[in-house]
Amino acid sequence: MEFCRSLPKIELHAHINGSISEKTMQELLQKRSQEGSKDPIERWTTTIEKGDKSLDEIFAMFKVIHQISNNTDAAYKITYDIIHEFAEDNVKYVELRTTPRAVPDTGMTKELYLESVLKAIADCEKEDLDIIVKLILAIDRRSDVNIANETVDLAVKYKQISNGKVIGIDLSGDPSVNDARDFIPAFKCARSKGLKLALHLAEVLDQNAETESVLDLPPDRIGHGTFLHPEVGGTESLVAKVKQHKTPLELCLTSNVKGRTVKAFDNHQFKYWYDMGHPCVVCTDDKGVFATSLSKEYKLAAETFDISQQDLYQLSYKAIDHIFDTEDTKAILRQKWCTFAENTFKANIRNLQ
Ligand code: 6MZ
Repeated sequence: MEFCRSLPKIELHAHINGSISEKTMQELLQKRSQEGSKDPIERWTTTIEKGDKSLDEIFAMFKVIHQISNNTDAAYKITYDIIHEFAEDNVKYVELRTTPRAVPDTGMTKELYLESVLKAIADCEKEDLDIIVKLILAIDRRSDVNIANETVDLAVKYKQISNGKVIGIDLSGDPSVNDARDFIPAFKCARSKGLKLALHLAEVLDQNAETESVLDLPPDRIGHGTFLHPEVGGTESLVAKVKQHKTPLELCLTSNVKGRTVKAFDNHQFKYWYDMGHPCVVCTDDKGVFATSLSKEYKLAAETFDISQQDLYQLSYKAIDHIFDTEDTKAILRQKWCTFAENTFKANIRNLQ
């Protein structure tokens, strides 16, 4: 664990409202009760410390979390705290993702929500945190095409206003709802406007036709991809498309096991793709909901798949190739990793790069 904590890391799949730490949650709940909220929420309804839950139960948890984060102050605090927590965990670059949300009761519009999130990012940037933060806007599968187009417009607008902090579009939300193919025109429009695409695909079984079409885009990265390969109900054709485009996979071990889409850690699709040398990025998904951290995910990967410290370093180093930010940022990050490797492994450095 000590090594995993000290390892510089890249986080590419972190939903803001799923990443709220226990401490932040407690503070938000306390504030709510002080303000006289009549529907007290217990902290355990927002996190799975032990055991597991169905995806249905997990998506019900997000509804509870959204009640707590229903105003701009909360959005600012959550984002600010998450960035500090990732920085403390030695994450040097993070792409947070979030669904623009309006709550008329509190006066929060989608624009005000995004401005609070971006202000938290900008304020953290002024501090000496040693972490680069970018933002991806999420399209919830529950929404319709108009909302998806609106999200793309917001991403384009805030990409400009924030000087490139907003860099991409995500598709997420309850994977059993609606059809991702409906959003393909919105994804194409986003791409034409210079936004990258990080799409949840094959997170549940029996979505081969949908996945097949979306893979033709192709996306810039895939979230989960749990059911792509034939051994678990996917197809050779899906695997071939992912391999052909070398589309990186964002893999979240604890999330998939606690969310019951994968039976046990050693059944995780990480093994299938990692063993064939396909680009894999270890991520947290929802570090608050799943009570994890990126260091814990690296430790889990190392223990489950017997990965040495040097290979773990390689895994984290190669994640730099798959960030959505510029080549300049990649060069800055690679330099940091090289310094870590020089200090940690001393000998055989050349073999590692
Ligand atoms: C799909 C997920 C997810 O956007 O309000 N989200 N979507 N699969 C998952 N695996 C468990 N985990 C989180 O963050 C919360 C939202 O992220 C998506 C869901 O739409 C959830 O409501 P934001 O910041």
